[in-house]
Formats: sequence, C-alpha cells, structure tokens
Amino acid sequence: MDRTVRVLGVPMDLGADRRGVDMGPSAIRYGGLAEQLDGLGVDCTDGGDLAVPRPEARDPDADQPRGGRAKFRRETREVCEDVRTAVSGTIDDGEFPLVLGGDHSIAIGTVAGAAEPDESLGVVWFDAHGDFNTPQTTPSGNIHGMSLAAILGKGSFADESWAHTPAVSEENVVLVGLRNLDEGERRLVRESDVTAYSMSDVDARSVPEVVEEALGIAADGTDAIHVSLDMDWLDPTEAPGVGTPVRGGVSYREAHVAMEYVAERHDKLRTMELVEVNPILDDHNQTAELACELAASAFGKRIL
Ligand code: 4U7
Ligand code: MN
Ligand code: MN
Ligand code: MN
Repeated sequence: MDRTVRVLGVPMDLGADRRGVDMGPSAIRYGGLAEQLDGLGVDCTDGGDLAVPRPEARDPDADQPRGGRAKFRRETREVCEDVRTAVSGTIDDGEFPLVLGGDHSIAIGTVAGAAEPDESLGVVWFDAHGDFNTPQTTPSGNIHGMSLAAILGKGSFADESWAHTPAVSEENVVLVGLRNLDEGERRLVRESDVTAYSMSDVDARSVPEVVEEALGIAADGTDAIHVSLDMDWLDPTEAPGVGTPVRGGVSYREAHVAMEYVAERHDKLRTMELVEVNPILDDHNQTAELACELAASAFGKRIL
C-alpha cells in the first residue's frame, strides 16, 4: 500500500438492536490497528470519530418511509451524509479511507463517498447476512440489515438519493459467505443481478477460489472497488464480538487468505470498512484484534 491510510471512526449504533457496536472504533484502535499498519510500513493517520447522536435522545419512528419501517432513518441519513463527506474528502486528499464501524448502516455513506461522479464502483460484501432488506421487507426495522439494498436503490430507497448510489451496478456487486437471509430479502437477492455466494458455495469450492472470482466480478469494467467486511462473516468461535452472530462462518485462516486476495487488487481498491465489532459481546477484545490483523492482510502483510 503506497497511499497513506486515513482511519475514520463511525461510532454508529442506530442501525442495530444490540447496543455496544458504537464502541467498535475504540476497540479496533485499542486492538492495535495503527501498530499493525506501521509494522507493514504503511503510513497511517487517524481522522478521529464522526459525531453520532445517541439513540436514547431520539425517536426511532420520527421519520418513516411510507409502507415500511427504517428505524432512525433521519439520523442515519445525517450520519451517512457526514461519512460520505469524510470519505470523499480523504480520497480528494490522496489518502485511503479505512472506515471503522459501528453498525453496517454506515456502508451507505462509505459507498456514497467512494463513488465519484461519472464512474462505476464494484463492491464485495463479506457477511453472514445479505443486508438486502428494504423498509418494506425488513423483519426488524434495523437499517444495518438494509444497507446493501439501500445502496442499490431497492424498495422505497429508490427515491432516497442519500442512500441510492447509481455508480454501483448490481452486476459488479458480490456477496460472499451468506448463511442467514430473511424470506423477503432472499427473494430480492435472487431477483437481482448481484452475485451471491452462500457458505454452501464456499464449502463446495474454496475461499480462495470464491474470493478471487468475487473480486474479479467487482473489478470487471469498473473504475474502483469497495470492500465491506462485516465481522460476523467469520465463524462466531473466531469473532464472538458481533451483534448478530451466525454459526458456520469462515475460519481464521480463510479470512486471512481472503484479505490477502484483496491486497492483490490494491491498485483498484479505493475504500474498505470494518464493521459490526461489538466489544460488549466480545471475549477480551479478540474480535477487534482480529479485525486489525485482517486489515493488515488486506494491506499487504505476508507470512513469508
Ligand atoms: B448485519 C436481519 F432479521 N436480517 O434485517 C435484519 F435477521 O449488518 C439481520 O449483516 C441483519 O449484521 C444483520 O434485521 C445486519 C435479521
Ligand atoms: Mn452486515
Ligand atoms: Mn452481518
Ligand atoms: Mn441503481
């Protein structure tokens, strides 16, 4: 990585039910992110944390889309607009934005900031979940389960310009590691043009094969790619500190290999985010430390 990495923390927990994910940026920094990157010879600056309103001070249902539910929609929009500004400003300054969540709703802002006008952006989404609910299909009302659908303008997100990023086309979006989809989002994923690899696909093939193919699809004909790493992608034995763990995820080594493949694409990689670390549910900050290690692999750390 020849660019300076700028860390941007987003202590966001408005998009998820389990409190604690707002402490993710602190836990990841405490877990040694800067040290890991320094050890690689990667220059790293810290852009601090963005301001996020506390849910206790707000009404989740104050501003709802017609025919659906998206809790804290107004606040999520405000935070994502700030994330967008911070990310695009970092890119304009010639630095690489590494965004730390916070819950996965922040991806709406990261992707909006990564996408330059008149360009196309591919996305690889490492997650146990599809994050493909709309305000119309969601069983929870939580926006972290809708962020990819929002980026693609699904359901009532079609009319929400803060959420929908037209620079991302479905043909260049890849989900990797799925093992938990709600009925409505499952239908939406199947009807869409995104490529989705379930854990069964990963089992039948292999992480290197699937991830290499995924990165190829995201990079195919696009100007840049964004990598979104939801820590619940990993098996809960490796990453217990997440709000919505699902058994049957990838192993420690498989996650590293995946990030090593990401590093191979670094000329095309524009942004990356590490989300859903919840230190309250974690075991001795293990999940945050793992997130730091995986970032190091994504930025070029090699064993030999
Ligand atoms: B994450 C869920 F219902 N699908 O929509 C929902 F199971 O960012 C979970 O991937 C979403 O962690 C998980 O609330 C969002 C639920
Ligand atoms: Mn997610
Ligand atoms: Mn998830
Ligand atoms: Mn679109």
